[in-house]
Amino acid sequence: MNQKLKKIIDNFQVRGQLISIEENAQGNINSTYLLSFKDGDSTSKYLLQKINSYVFKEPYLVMKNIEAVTSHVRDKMDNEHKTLSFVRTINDDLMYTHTNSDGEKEYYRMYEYIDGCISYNTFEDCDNPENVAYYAGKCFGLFHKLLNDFPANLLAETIPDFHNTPKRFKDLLAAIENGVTNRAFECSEEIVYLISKIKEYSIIWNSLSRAIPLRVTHNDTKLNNILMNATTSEGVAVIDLDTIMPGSVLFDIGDGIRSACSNCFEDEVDEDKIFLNLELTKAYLKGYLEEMATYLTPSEINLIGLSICVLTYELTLRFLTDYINNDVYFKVKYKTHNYDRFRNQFLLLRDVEAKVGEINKFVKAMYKKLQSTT
Ligand code: GN1
Ligand code: MG
Repeated sequence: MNQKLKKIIDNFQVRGQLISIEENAQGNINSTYLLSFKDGDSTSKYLLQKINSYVFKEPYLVMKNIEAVTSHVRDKMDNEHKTLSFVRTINDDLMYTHTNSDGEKEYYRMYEYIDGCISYNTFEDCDNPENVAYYAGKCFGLFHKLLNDFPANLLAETIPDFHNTPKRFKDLLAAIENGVTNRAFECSEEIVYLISKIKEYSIIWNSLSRAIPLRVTHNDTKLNNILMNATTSEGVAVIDLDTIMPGSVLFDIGDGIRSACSNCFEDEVDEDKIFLNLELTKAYLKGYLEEMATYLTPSEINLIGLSICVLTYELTLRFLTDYINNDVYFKVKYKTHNYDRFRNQFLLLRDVEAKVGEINKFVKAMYKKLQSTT
């Protein structure tokens, strides 16, 4: 057993005897471990996470945001839904700070494990993808609804400019200019295309706090950030709350559909598999709008189709920037991993662009239908 982690775990208020530590390698940012404890005749499970302090410069503010938001939604939830709960340290803190042998600070936190749920990376292994997409949309819709009365400006902006599309674009240009690697040459055709779209895709960011209201948003609505009921696929809990910040619901809708309805892994290289599935997109939007339609403004409704382009565009920029910068942000498993992710999102973007018209038509019809029934 990993002795370093064992010592860290000793600093949390857990009962029983630690029997196993299993690494969960899914996330691109933090390191996550599933812990099992024997407590009398039963086994209790927890999640230990080391917060990536390169990405989250102020981990304590991240924790405070999560604590505020989870307390708010917990009070409103029925028995079918759950939210993340922290296990505090023996000093009653939200996280434990460890100084490693290089004198660097490492930040750890622990969550109660939510058992008996399933999460999906893609729909490949599921029997009824449309049902899962519907409940994924509904789950994030409910999340926004529960937080609709939480003042967004009470939350810290833990990663400034996270969905600032113009800033993400400038970061790409800076990476190309600084030339840490000469990897930009391999991608020149795509870069020319990305440059041609920046004006159009800055609309959401540039309208924020004006036509687009600032709300509490999750900002990382990947499909696998929902824990679902394994039998019905209903959403049980929204997880990975690190990027909860003031933002636009369009960030969450666009990112959610980009992730859930593309139906392949973000590093899939088989070009035939990379496209936006319209049926899944409609199912997702139906679920989302059933919860949120009455709260959205006309400008938000009008920009839903575009938001899928914007969020796919933004991730294309981010993967490419990190590839050119020699992989400093996203964890990579092989040398061209960020390149594969970038190409994947680029191809997805081109496909989403061709489908925006139909998506907007669907949104308008669904919005009208929901308004006439409420
Ligand atoms: C990161 O850690 P993970 O996998 O939930 C990233 C998201 C990206 C996503 C792409 C804090 O999320 O913004 O959309 O990778 N999170 C952060 O897979 O940068
Ligand atoms: Mg995350």
